[in-house]
Amino acid sequence: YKKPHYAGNRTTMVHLFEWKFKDVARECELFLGPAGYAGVQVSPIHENVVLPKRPWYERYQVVSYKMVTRSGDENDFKDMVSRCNAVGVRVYVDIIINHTTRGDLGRVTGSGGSSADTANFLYPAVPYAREDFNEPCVIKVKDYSDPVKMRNCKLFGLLDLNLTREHVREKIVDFLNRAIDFGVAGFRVDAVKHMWPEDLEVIYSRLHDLKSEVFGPNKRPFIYQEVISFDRDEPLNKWQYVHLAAITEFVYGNILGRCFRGWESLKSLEHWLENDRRLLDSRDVLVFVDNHDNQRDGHGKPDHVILTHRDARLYKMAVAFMLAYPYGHPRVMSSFAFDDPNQGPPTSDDDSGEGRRAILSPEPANKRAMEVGADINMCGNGWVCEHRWRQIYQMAEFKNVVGDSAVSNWWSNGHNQIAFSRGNLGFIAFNGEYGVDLKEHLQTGMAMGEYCDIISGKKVRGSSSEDGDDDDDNDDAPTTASSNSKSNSMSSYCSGKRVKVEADGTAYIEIFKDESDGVLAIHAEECD
Ligand code: ARE
Ligand code: CA
Repeated sequence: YKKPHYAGNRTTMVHLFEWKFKDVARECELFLGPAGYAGVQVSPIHENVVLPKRPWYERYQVVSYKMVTRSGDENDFKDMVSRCNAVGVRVYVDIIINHTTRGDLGRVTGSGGSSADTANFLYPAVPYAREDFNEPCVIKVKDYSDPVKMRNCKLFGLLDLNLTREHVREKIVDFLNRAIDFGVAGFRVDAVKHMWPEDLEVIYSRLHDLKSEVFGPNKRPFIYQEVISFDRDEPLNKWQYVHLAAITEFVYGNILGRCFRGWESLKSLEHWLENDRRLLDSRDVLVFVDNHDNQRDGHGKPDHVILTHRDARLYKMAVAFMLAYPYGHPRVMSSFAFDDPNQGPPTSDDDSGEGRRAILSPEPANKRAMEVGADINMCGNGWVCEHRWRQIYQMAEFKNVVGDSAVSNWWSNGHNQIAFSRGNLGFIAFNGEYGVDLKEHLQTGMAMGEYCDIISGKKVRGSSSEDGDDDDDNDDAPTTASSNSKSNSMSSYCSGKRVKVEADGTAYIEIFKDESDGVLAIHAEECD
């Protein structure tokens, strides 16, 4: 359950939080696939309660396992999964199997039109009834160290399913197997701390193998379990679940937040990740700089340590580190902007039916115009689309290119300037000092040549007459728009910084204090 089953050399998934499945499908084809992203985590797919003002968190309250939400219906979901798979992007579904809805909501209607009588524990569209739930009790903050209450009482007042019951197990397993048979590659399991490991083990063991037409025979789903856990001393912790499947490693985003905010030095990252005993093994974890909870006050945001898109400059540096340093399976967050931490996605306040879409620009005349590298800001309408930021998607490609090569040539100035190589395939440098330039001759470990920095720009390929390999569309992509490149007859050039690696592997690296990005990265496929 710990293998994500990514296609080819791909390595990085994106959480398209609250995106509509039609948009996700299109994003797989037009951006995620071409950019080399490996997967997408989508918001919950089961029917949820419809709450006043449509907060994002209504999707964490289950009414039935019908696949109807504001992201789309079962057909939209199925179509999205096959279209994403077709372009090498795997789909992971966020699943809520610990609970249904809050119990004091009375009679409610779900996003698929089903009704439920929450006061009487009745969810006829599943169906669930009183006996399918644990005895009502509420988890109070002081109970966070009580394993029995944590597992059997109500988290946030949400009715707690009795996962020892055969009927409940069957309903959940059937639901998950339907998703597997559509072609998903795995699941993010919500609120794992609130379920007994033995029950989860039974549920996981009953899941179908992944669809063999896509994944080959006998492949188990990738399962990553949400366990917010920082220490072995906690009575409930990730070590109690890591034998079952992967874990969402919350310590990691904390460390990156502390270091890139300057609370700790970047230099300390050299040994921190190897030595911090709070961190699980690399092969056991999914890592992220922020997630949909800890980017919001009141939903688990810990003391302002976590970096988000709001701290854009530092955020890009932290994400670049995550994608450059080999640890865990990285997940890039893709958010919508908000003022109120409860507010739903931009789509939810629109009555037209269509909602506000993530992608602003009109359908391009041809796919090439929308290909990666066409640095157009195509997201808007309140969608942040961090995954489309050049500094982020080009680092996902960096990770694909460097593969498993080891970290070497670690350098630091003793404080907040650091650099390291990934074998002879990639090199990255960070200037985390305030008010100090980085200007150094550093060992990059790379072969001699001229490389384009993928943070400040990219390598811009020449016109079709020169590279005419993949070019059956017309050639008005924005990547070739610069006129001076053509006049000096270069076949390609760097739109950002250029790094010249000498025969001995050293290069002169500059990151000035006032540059818009505090990081520079080169890899073997962006060499002239
Ligand atoms: C909402 C309202 C509540 C209301 C409830 C019922 O906010 O006030 O009582 O509805 O009406 C999400 C939202 C919740 C929301 C819920 C249901 O974040 O606010 O409740 O949906 O709609 C703990 C859990 C962990 C959980 C975090 C948030 O252990 O599993 O809290 N994270 C997942 C999801 C959330 C989701 C749920 C679980 C529920 O990612 O998005 O809630 O499905 C310490 C502890 C952790 C604790 C953490 C944060 O670190 O060790 O155990 O995590 O603090 O509190
Ligand atoms: Ca429970």
